[in-house]
Amino acid sequence: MNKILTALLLAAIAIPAAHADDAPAEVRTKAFKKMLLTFEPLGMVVRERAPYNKTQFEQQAETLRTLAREPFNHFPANSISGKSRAKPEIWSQPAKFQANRDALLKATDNLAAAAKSGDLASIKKSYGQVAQSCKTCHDAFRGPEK
Ligand code: ASC
Repeated sequence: MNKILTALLLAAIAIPAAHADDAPAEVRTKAFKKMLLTFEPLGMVVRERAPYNKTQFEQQAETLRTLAREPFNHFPANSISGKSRAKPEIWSQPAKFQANRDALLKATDNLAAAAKSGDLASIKKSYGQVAQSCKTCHDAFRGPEK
């Protein structure tokens, strides 16, 4: 099996297994950070600070699509603890929170599709939609650093 496939498989397996016993706030924070580590290199390409390599960009966009789904499995009721910046509105406005999540997931789908097409204008547009969906949700549902 090639290295990239192996890495993708390991990443997929590692998410649920590694932190199964941690508090949900910690698990989702780690999952968001992991997602950001994939999002940032895409941003470098979009801002033309790193070279565009279609195959690599496509793989990273696909990884982002997968990673973006993970944190939302870890928002059980009232799971605010420690350094969690989650606001109570996540649970008091569940429909709005879910709409924000769905917007992110759709935007990552669009970005993966654009990456497949190799059309840089669509890539930039859907990258912007992902970034905007991060911000919209943070503005509504993420409190200040603790
Ligand atoms: C990032 C990051 C976010 C989003 C958001 C985009 O790189 O950490 O929260 O992008 O700022 O507007």
